[in-house]
Amino acid sequence: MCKVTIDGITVQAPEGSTILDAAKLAGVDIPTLCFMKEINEIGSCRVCVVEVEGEDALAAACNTCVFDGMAARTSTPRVIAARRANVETILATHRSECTTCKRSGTCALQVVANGCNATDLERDPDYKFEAWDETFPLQRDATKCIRCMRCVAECAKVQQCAVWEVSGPAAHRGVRVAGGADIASANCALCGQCVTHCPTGALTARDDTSKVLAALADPQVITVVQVAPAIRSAWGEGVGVPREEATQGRMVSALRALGFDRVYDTDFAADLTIMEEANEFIEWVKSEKPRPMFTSCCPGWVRFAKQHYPQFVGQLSTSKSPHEMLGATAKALMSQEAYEQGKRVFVVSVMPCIAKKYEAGVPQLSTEAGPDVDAVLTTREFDRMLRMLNVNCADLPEGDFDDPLGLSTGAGTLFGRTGGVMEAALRSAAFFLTGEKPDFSTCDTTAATPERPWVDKTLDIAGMQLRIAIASGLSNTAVLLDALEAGTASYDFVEIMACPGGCVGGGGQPIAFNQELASERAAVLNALDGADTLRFSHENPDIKALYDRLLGEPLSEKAEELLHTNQAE
Ligand code: HC0
Ligand code: SF4
Repeated sequence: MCKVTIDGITVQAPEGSTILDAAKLAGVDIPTLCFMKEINEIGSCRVCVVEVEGEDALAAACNTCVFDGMAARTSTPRVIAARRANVETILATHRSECTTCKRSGTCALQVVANGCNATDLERDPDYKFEAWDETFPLQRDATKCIRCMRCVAECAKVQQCAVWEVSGPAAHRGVRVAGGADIASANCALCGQCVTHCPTGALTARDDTSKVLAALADPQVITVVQVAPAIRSAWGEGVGVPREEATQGRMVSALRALGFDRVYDTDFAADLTIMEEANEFIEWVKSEKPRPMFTSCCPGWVRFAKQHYPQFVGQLSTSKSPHEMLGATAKALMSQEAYEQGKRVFVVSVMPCIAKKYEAGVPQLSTEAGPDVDAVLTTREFDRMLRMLNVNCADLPEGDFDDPLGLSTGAGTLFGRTGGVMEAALRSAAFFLTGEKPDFSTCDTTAATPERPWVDKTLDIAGMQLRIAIASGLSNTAVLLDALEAGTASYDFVEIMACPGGCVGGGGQPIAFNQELASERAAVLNALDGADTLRFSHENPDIKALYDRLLGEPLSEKAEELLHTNQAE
């Protein structure tokens, strides 16, 4: 232990702690920009500088280790002047357009610049504009990049993709797509983790709000909105409603306040996915097909598999992801009504995800009624629309989803967190195999977390030993896939979600600087499941009604036509 004094407060800090760690123990807040614990500790922005007693040079608190007897000051006149000068240097090449920037209000640079009263700006007018494909779901504005390298570190170390690289000589250091490639041809999974870890507006998602507003204003269009499981755990964050008040019912009312004609629930379609995928899995385990079968509902994972592990692509489930299933089903059910009214159906998915914007445009994910989904909004875009339309979210009444695609079970809700798809599938697969409902603890997957490379268990169901595994985050995924490839691990069914923690930690979720909220949001979904009177997808009465009315039975010809696709194509 080291005895360390920060601003006169003495603490005992473990050997190897940084000044930033010690300050945290002392309850002293030191601003940071580029720092991400254990991921990006390069001390490049110099915003966290402090004065160490007996040392001439100021030290970066994020990567300077403490020693026994150290005394540091975090806000002396010299520190404040240096911090301010460092921020002004960053601002000199940053195209500040805070009134219109997507990150206004959640920008860490804005907070730090305000906090040190940065005003003495010598602007460099030669902003480094960069050509960018504006149709791509991931957008970059190089003039707002502050060269903190957080995206480079997050993408390489947490997500294994290494899409970004440091470029140029030290004096003109920048970030670019690796090898100077075009983003569309880079191996980007579109998980959006670089966006949620960017401190400014340099990295954003393509904005599709105008397209949705145009559909809402068009009298020839019937607008259908569906909302992903993970949205109900986070939508309040961007409109200032505390988590406990940002209920599912208020979320429904908020969507209605935006003017959508039908408000449906992707959770319903998650139950539908389970009906198809659990039956697909049962057929799989009874066959000689190679193991394991992989879930395929996360398009970030599907892209990653195609780019880095093509040998496993043929083992992806053919079941479409829930929001695609809901879009295809809604269009099939509503086609007659729309025809009679001389209108067309426009399906909008509100998702915690950037890759879903890509998925909606995949040609195979359409039927003769057109694309399953016409537009995807992130949680941040949903919140932005609520602010635009001045919806008073805190005062909204509790609303109910519309029939017939609105009723869901707790199993469907669990899809939004790591392990949830597996747990929901096992609950129903065990029932289909044995005719009895399994104990919830048999299928429990709450041990899966963003931090663990993967979790696994073996279930004894109907005399079969079923080996399952779950991973989230693409570096974790790579460890698991390498073990499968090497033969050191072997499973029957594997769930992969690209974002750490699953969709609750998705790249389209509200951004809170340096806070990883996936576990907190997952707890909301676990509580909704626990409180639900329906907890098995196959017990959803509206799912049964949909099979009676339209689909026949799981894996039927009609189900194959609307609800399945071949990802290997
Ligand atoms: Fe997800 Fe989904 S659970 S991928 O994370 O499967 O985006 O929340 O909507 O489609 O249901 C995202 C979240 C979904 C889909 C569902 C799946
Ligand atoms: Fe999208 Fe969820 Fe996959 Fe992340 S984990 S890429 S949010 S589907």
